[in-house]
Amino acid sequence: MRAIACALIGALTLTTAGAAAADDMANMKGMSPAPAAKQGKGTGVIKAIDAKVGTLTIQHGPIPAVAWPAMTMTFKAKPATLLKGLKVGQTIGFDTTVRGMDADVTAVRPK
Ligand SMILES: [Cu+2]
Repeated sequence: MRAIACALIGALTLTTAGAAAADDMANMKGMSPAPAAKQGKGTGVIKAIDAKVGTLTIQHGPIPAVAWPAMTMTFKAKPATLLKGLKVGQTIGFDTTVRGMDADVTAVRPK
């Protein structure tokens, strides 16, 4: 009898600990802030344009405001109409909004 009681208590303890851990995870999720949006201005050369998905790939110089070194990367055009009239090989100035791993181009200034 005594062994069974111990097993039951053990099971209850485990269940409670499990529930507490789940609560902690929920709290952590609730508390972790969404990645803050950062804004910067860059200059670069358009390497690719995908009008279907609304993206453009830019080989850009450093953008200190978002702590980026020079690189070539793909941005979402917001709005996608920004892509109108742009050409691969064109040098542009652009505004970008970065949120975590997402980067949007919000303005384009052909040079
Ligand atoms: Cu970049």
